[in-house]
Amino acid sequence: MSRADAIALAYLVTIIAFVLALRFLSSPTTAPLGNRIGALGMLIALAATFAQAHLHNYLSILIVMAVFAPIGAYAARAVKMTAMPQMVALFNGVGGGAAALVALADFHNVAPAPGRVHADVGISIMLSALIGSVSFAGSLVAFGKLQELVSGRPIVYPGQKVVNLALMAAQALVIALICGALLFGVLFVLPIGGADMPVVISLLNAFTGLAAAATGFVLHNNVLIVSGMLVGASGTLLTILMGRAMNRSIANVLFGAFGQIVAGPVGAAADTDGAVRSASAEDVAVMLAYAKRVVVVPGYGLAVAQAQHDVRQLADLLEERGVDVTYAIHPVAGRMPGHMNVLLAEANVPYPQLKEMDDVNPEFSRTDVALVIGANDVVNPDARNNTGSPIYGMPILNVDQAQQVVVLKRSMNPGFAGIDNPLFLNPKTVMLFGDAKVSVDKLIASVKNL
Ligand code: TAP
Repeated sequence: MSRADAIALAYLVTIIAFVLALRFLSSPTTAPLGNRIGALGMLIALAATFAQAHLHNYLSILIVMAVFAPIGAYAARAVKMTAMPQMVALFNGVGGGAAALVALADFHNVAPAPGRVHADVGISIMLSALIGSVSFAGSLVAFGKLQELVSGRPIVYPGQKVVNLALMAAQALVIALICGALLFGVLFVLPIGGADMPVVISLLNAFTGLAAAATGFVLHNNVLIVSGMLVGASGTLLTILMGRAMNRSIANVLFGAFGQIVAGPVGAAADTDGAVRSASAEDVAVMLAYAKRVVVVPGYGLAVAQAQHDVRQLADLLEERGVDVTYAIHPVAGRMPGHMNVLLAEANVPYPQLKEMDDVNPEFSRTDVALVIGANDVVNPDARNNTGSPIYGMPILNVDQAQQVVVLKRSMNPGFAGIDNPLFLNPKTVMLFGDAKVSVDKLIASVKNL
């Protein structure tokens, strides 16, 4: 077998590894294996690339890898689960930027002469530079918003939609002006609210995949083409699924400036009497310990408080007393896809106890206590009842149909959508105010004392 054949074979193995990795990543139980297969595929791809006959700059490549690989590894290990979306945004932006830079280098290097390229290669270079630049600039703004370096509120200006649409049209016309792509990346993400950033990052991730695929065409590299397409397709699907879970079109996410207007009528007057009832940990412990069925509803606040291990401990205690405990997982609870699944898996919560929204919703009417821990928007009945609410139409967990609702949060502050929640004023609801971890620890102590 020639060297070229061996490299082609190694790339084929890489492609298969990437496809298998995606397959295994689709379930929390097999996800670690999927990660390992993906990493192995990447290692094989790197080795095959280093074996290329025409590669000369080993030293400079190795120096860059030696400096930045440990930084990447450290960052991935040290990043807090709640900061994961920022991390993904940053890594994705770097990927898009790299694709754009490769395109720039190719523009100077490809035959027949530097700067004079054939049409097919030229189009790939343009696409790669354009999409990569949008993804780079947009991802950095998304990172800035999530890290609160740039305001998370939608930044709007008069005629913003028109400007964005005009910019998009201008991109098609002046495709060669890569600077325009960078500007578009910034202006495209700036008006979008912080809560929508995961959707935007997922879309930009798809862009980066397409940019990488375009680079693959330039370099005649099948691995880049296939893996870029895989990223493009999975990013697009994820974007659509997230939009669907929030009952919002992608156009609404991109151009709707969601969260800009905070005021919204608090609806469903029939379910509320305008009073907030606060309970002690001892009261709540009694409710939980003497219940038959408890459904735990985790949200973003659980991730902030890092209370997952404590919640698991509380659930174990309740189960020892014969209480049936399950977890209701809303598809967009938290700040990134699968956020709650990852958190609870970290605390070794048995996977069969995690129930998806459609499976658990019919069960709330037979539930004694819905224990809402740091969740807000995903349990807001206004999404169901109040046509004037900005989140009207978003499918929610119907916790208000349980016999009793306990909400653990620190204050009456709204969640990420920035809107009030009539669930907190429902006569069935009691609030246990405080940091979720501290409150759950108090509940554990109180249940033990019973
Ligand atoms: P949110 O509606 O954001 O509510 C989280 C609540 O947690 C807040 O009201 C906050 O109230 C409380 N909290 C914060 N820190 C806490 C702590 N240390 N201890 C106890 N409570 C704490 O969360 P959710 O219900 O999970 O909804 C997710 C939101 O993100 C939705 O609007 C969703 O559309 C949006 N979103 C999610 C995704 C994905 S993929 N997950 C993507 C795009 C958008 P206090 O400040 O009073 O404590």
